[in-house]
Amino acid sequence: MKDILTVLITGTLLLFQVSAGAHEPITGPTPFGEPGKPSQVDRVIKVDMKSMRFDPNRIKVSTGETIRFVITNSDPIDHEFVIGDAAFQDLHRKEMVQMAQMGHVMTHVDSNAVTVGAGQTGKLIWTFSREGRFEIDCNIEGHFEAGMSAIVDVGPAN
Ligand SMILES: [Cu+2]
Repeated sequence: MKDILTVLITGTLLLFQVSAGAHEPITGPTPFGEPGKPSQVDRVIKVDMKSMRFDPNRIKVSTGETIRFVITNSDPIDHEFVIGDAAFQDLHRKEMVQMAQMGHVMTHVDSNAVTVGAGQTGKLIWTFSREGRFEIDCNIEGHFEAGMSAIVDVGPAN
């Protein structure tokens, strides 16, 4: 069991380093799903970013569902919308803090992450190919801590 965990964590670490370091998008399966194709969208879910919150902040999908998220940022500041498991989000938050301390503003056009500017609308298509509880977080420094986190429960396939 411990070995499986190590492999999973190491895999996530590598995935993160590749995606953050080289700015290469995630193109294949991850522990929390995979990039979705427009032709496979099953459902559209609208998410509002407002007052440092995601609305809704609880989303239920079925394993295998491909969701097109339409994300509106109603706040006067930028936010990001990042799909991941807890380990991925934690690593990403640390990276964001490091980048901010170096004076960099990190923006995303990755397959599992999009930065949405103040008053803007973004979109992202993701296939939830694995059952489990995942998170949508905004990892801009201080935002997650202020409550910018939503839970995605991926239940059994329909
Ligand atoms: Cu935010």
